[in-house]
Amino acid sequence: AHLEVAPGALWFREALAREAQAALLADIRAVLEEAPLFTPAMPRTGKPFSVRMSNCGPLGWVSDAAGYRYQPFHPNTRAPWPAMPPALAALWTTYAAVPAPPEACLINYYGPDARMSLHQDRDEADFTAPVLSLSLGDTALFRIGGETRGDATRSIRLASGDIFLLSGPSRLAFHGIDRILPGTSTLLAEGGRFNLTLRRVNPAT
Ligand code: MD5
Ligand code: FE
Repeated sequence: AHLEVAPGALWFREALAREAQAALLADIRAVLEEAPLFTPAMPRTGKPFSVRMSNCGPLGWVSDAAGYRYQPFHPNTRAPWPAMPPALAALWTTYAAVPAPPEACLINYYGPDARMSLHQDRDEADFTAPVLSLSLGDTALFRIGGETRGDATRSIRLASGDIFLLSGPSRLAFHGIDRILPGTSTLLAEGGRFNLTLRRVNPAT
């Protein structure tokens, strides 16, 4: 069962039980051994993000003074991104229900003071596929609006184990993370929150 919070924006609360969350977290920890969290920077200004990131799968999203882009290797180690863990790819099959596999999984890590300002995800060449988001760890105050900046927004508390699917008219909705609510989950020993987003980047051929 899910809640449709805006057209095409589907919220699957408590989609994953604690055991499944712990298993995916272990997969993510293994990815991060190979591809450590890096600190992205804003295009032009080079101002660092408060969120740290890594990726797995064939492509990964990166940002630095040169701009936002997808690339097949880690910006610091220059090594190819680790493979997508099968359990993550399986979530795509279940929830996204599109035949082409995800090309990128962006891993965001939010410490207690990290935020993500309102933005659209439009660095992909194909907007027809949905974006699937999985939250692990502390609850986040997520804000989602419409396709135009300035459209009314609504706030949702994304908790550990929640899946959020952005499809159709919501694929280009403005969204962001206003704040993390510290101490709301015991999943991460260090506290904070991981958000995983599974994405297609290129049109399926
Ligand atoms: C997060 N991540 O929780 C947030 C929200 C990002 C990002 O926004 O770009 O890494 S995940 C929900 C989301 C992801 C992609 C698209 C849309 C929402 N959307 O079109 O509304 O770390
Ligand atoms: Fe986004």
